[in-house]
Amino acid sequence: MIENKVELFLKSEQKKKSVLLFVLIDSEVSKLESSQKLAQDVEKIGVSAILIGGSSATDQIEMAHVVKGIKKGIKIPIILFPGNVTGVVPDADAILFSSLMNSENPYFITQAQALGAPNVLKFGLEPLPTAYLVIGDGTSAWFVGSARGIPFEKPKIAAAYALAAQFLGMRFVYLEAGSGAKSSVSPEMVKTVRKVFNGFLIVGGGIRDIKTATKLAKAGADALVIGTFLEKGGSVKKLAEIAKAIQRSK
Ligand code: 1GP
Repeated sequence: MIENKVELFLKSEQKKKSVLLFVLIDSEVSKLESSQKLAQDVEKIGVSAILIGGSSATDQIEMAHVVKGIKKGIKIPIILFPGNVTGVVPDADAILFSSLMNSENPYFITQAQALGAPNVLKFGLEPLPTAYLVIGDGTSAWFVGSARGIPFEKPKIAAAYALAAQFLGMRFVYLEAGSGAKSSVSPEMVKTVRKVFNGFLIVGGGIRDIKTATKLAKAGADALVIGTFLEKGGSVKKLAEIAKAIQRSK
């Protein structure tokens, strides 16, 4: 039986920090050495977990190598963020076991999950049951996942999906604007989802400044995910300012 270690860790982090920051590392964009250093640096400034994966990270061997390499140097959990069955690799602590609920292709709703589940068990990964909702269009997550993107200005639709996720027993919802998105999910959408969803609410895509991050945290996000900002050379110092600002925002 796999324990709920990571989920409990996130809850204890929430008690201390109220809103958490996760850093996304794309194993195909960043070299192992720089990823190891980045993971250690962001752990020091209070990032609560490292996500590894993404919709375009499909090299399972490379990902396994990166996860193993990063794991040695940090104490915070590594949570896999798979875009497909190739995102299931050993040595991580947990996995966002996600259903892309608004995909038009049933493969991304239940089939990839069925194909990936035996390896999740085999590798002893803690599955975090997650409704992955793609907002807007034109991003890799939207294209690769055949998503019918929920319009940015339709928060009630996102809330309806989040409520459905809750009724289906999912304890995590991830509102995804897409990696490198021009704009993040709106605070209004986060607020509307927060009103109905009692679980752990993750928001990511296009977050790169304190103002946006603070608004999303205030609106009710439990954790924000930042990836592209660091990939494009954003400083850990600025990330630390974002981490502090969101902790103070509630
Ligand atoms: C993407 O939500 C994550 O899946 C992070 O988005 O790369 O835009 O920070 P960014």
